[in-house]
Amino acid sequence: MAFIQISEAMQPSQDGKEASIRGWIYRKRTAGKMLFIVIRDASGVMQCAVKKDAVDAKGWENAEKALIESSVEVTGLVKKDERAPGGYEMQAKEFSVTQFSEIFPISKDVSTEFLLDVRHLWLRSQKLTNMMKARDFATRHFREFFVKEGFWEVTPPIITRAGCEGGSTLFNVDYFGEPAYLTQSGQLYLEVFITALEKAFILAPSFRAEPSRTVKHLTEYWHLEMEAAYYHNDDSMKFQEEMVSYVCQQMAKNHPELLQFFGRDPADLLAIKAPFDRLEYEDAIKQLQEKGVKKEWGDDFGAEDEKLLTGHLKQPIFITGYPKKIKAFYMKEDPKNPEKVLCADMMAPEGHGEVIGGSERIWELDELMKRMKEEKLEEKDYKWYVDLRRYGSVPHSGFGLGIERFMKWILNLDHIRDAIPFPRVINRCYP
Ligand code: NSS
Repeated sequence: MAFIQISEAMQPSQDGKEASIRGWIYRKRTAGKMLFIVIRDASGVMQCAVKKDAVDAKGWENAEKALIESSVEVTGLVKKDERAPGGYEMQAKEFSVTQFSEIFPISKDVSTEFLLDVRHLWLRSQKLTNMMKARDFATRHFREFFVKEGFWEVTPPIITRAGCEGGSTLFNVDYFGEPAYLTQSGQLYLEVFITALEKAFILAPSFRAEPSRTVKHLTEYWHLEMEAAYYHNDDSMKFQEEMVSYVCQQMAKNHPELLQFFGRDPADLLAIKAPFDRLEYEDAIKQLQEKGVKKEWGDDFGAEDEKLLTGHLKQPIFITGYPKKIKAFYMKEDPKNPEKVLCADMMAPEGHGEVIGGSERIWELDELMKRMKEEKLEEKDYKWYVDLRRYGSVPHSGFGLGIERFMKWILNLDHIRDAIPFPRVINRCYP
């Protein structure tokens, strides 16, 4: 008999019919000559009642012997049963074991560090399985939005010579004896792609040798970046708020059960609607000062500041117009104030903080050369990037969104590591 997914076996149309499922033993308890074995597969869990005289001797022996996480196959009659999780139960007729599991090392009271050491086994947990599903749905919805807006998906190199976000967080690569780095952002290459495709986006890993041990920093994260020719910073912000609203709406409408699993009320995300408020950098500094934080013009915001600025909010906000000296070399100067740049960071509500960084780019040759000199960047490493300002340059803008930061917000996770299957942080790159 062909196997069906558990989600399919739990449908009213299956009631009273025979079906075969396969998966892993999730839970098991004995009640006399009955075994209640909950099986999980990618689609859900289902309780199987194995009665001694309803299966053959081998089947009963298998069911008795198989420990949690053994891989098994069960054929039986599907029956509506209010007492079973999900309301349906399978009354087993055949019970076979694909592999008997050894004693599974994960039990109830284990430490967070231990769970990270056995992440390859813990990924089967309902929490991480549901995170991976939610993350996949969210990235599909992001892609839908880009396609709807006429963007091309492109692929940047990961090994590069050009740092994008400053030297301090570059990972070195020994490239056959020549120095190179793991990319911090695909942005500089996206600026190339737009000379061919006008509107382009990337979903690829970025790397930051972040020495910071916080709940929002990974050393390897997935970066969703867009760049568009002729867009000014305001156009880019408008795009960002519409994109984030779209994905929140789609997640709330199409996947409410996944959100609820994480304790996120789908109504919270249904309420996320463009436009988002804009807060000038100076006003953000003022708000922090009023809350007793020692901040001055020119300071950047840390995780604690972002919490103070967004803890009470229900919608994301933009913080705009940062000082030039704390932002990357490629950002365009504000024509109204040469100390500032045309940029905006989107802050997620409820204290989650920055999810997007974006800006208008310097598109004229002289301005770029001047800024690169100020930042002491080696011209030879960026020659190709500078070239773009020699052959038909146009104004353009773009941004980058950290997928894990976004998931942390919408699933209301305490820590960014639970938004990625194998988190890479300062003290861990195993398993
Ligand atoms: O450094 S950013 O603010 N901006 C850039 O990299 C630009 N080059 C993007 C662009 O315009 N194409 O990073 C963008 C986002 C930021 O808002 C976070 O959401 C995320 O990338 N990000 C991170 N996520 C997880 N861990 C770390 N360490 C991290 N750093 C940035």
